[in-house]
Amino acid sequence: MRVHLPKRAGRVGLLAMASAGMLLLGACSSADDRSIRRLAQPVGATDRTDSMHDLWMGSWLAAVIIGVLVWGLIGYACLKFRRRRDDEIPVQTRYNLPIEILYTVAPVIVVLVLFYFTVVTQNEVLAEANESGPPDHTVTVVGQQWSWTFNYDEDEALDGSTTVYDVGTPADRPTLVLPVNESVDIQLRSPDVIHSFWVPAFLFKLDVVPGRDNHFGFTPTRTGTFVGRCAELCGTYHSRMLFDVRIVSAEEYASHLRRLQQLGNVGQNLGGSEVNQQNGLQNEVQDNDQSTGASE
Ligand SMILES: [Cu+2]
Repeated sequence: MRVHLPKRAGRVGLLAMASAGMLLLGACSSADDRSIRRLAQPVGATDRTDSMHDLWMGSWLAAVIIGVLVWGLIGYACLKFRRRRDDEIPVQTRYNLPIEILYTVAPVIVVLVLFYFTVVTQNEVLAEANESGPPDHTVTVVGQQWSWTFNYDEDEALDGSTTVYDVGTPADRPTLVLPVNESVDIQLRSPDVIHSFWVPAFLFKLDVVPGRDNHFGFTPTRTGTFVGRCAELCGTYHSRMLFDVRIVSAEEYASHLRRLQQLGNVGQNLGGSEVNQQNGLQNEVQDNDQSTGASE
């Protein structure tokens, strides 16, 4: 027996879909519009983001082509090989070797192609900040339960030998300040558990692992303020492990470092057992004793 959808149900469904579509389109601002054209990826802010964006768009393109192909074949098979009469059984096919080879080989090719482009992009993204020498700036970022410390290591913007730091709390989110168009190397350290340094506008995140010195480099390409967060569930206040990234001119960057120096935030601060003595963290409630890095 064939299944007949009542005509009315079909029309009601179409009408509902059309009005939902209109509502969605009507709610679009130009920012949404740009976001739709980038398939929801934020506009990048470093010299590494273009290659990541290309990989993102390419992966979607591959997915759409394969999706349309598969849906098309399913639709074709449903129509072509459907049962036409109640007393007839359609042709039953089993063990079709060419088809079995095809559906084994095709996905392997798809995976290999995606893998190749992923490796190429990864090499570009993880290349040293400045491939012909040391980076212009090195910032040691410490993720600790539940905020961030930013150490500006012996920066030329000060005197080349003084390290200053800025430290945040869950209630008072810290800001990482970086100069535009100058290369920076980010060193990641954790005194307690695994965190993850994530700035959506950098289209990049990297785990902050205790005992492992992860680092990555880039050059910020446009000024502005961007949000950052911890992307690894790291304890009670994980969701408050927020920070801002401000990309500014070289002069503003230098004056930020001088301000930190005047505040007395001098020396490298790697968190852990020092957390309770840090400027601004003295009154933080440490309700997880292991989190204070007592093993140091
Ligand atoms: Cu965290």
